[in-house]
Amino acid sequence: MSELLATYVLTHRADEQIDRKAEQIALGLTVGSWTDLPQLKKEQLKKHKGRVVSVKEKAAAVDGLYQSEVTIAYPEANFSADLPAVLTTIFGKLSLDGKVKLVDIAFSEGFKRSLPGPAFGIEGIRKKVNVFDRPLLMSIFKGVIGRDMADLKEQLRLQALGGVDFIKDDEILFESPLAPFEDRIKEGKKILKETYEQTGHRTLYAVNLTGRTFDLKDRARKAAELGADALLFNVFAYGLDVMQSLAEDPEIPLPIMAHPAVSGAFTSSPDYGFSHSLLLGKLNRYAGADLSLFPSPYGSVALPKKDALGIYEACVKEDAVQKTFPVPSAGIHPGMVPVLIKDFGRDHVINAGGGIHGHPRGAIGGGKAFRSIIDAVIKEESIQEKASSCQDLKAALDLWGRVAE
Ligand code: 1AE
Repeated sequence: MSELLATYVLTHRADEQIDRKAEQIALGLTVGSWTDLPQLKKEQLKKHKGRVVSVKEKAAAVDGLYQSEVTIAYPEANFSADLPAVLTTIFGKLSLDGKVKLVDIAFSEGFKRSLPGPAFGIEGIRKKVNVFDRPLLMSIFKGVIGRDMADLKEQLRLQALGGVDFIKDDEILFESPLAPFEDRIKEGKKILKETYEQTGHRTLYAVNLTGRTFDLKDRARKAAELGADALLFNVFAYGLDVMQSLAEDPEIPLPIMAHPAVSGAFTSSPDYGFSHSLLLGKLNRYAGADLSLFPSPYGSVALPKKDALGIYEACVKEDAVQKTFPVPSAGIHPGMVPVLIKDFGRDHVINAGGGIHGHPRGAIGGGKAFRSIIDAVIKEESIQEKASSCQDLKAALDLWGRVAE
């Protein structure tokens, strides 16, 4: 009988009996009561009963409280093969029942076949941009609300001329008569074709897929028809299963960039919600995110380093599904590149908005500064020497400085 293992951290008083609590969870989320059931009923329900796998008790937390790690096995016979059913079973009512944090889920190999994962993954994305030997570079449209197509086109052009591999919409750019979704795709393609002809470097554009849930598929299919390169998607405003449906649709053959907007409400508490690595790493990956954005440990909106590295690990560790490109983000500037590469290696995407547009020479200078320092770090060259031969890098380091490795 196949089972799914869910691991929780419970925060509790010293005198609470966590063994008992674990049994209550295992029964409460599966067959309900057990000891009071007649023998026949027990036989019938046996294959649906949850099982306590382990209880590791009492590491001291804060304010005289303790934390215990509890793993429960749930029979897969209890739920259908979709994430909403899984999450409702293992963390439905339980998420409302005191200080319980869901930190990991281990799916059986069989169940994983219903979670197809990224359609492109790291390998497929690298092929699309034709870059295999360094972290990718992405820039973000900024200050675009209330701007028209002419403004957006100019911003797109400048970002691309700096040599970035991807440009993504800002996640707060929704449908607007000034810059409609379809126009952004069509006009964007023209601009990026021109910049490619000018520089020989190909830049892809991820358009923000927004609107009502039941309209998303039609909009995404239209985007594909118009030749869009990729979709940005605010997955936690909609739900993981919505992203999975988009990723699985053969008429939407586009990479999906999962934005972390709203996820902090589910992950930030040490006592409640999901672990960062589970939500932004493992579940994003199984639900089909080709790229997962999350706050880096160093920027303006920062995560504790162990959480950022946990997301990274969950995105790239060997598994039945393809790897998701990790994208540590928020407040990234060129002086952070050495530490980003030290911590996240070559297989990640360096993503910056202010760190591109805020460059003293504008977005072109910002892109060039990033490309220059990425090359120096990958080739193990002296950054100081690189900056003396690249004015854009020098200007960036003078402005933002370097983050110590
Ligand atoms: C965590 C997501 C980062 C993001 O979407 C964004 O817009 C960052 O902007 P900057 O780089 O902080 O200006």
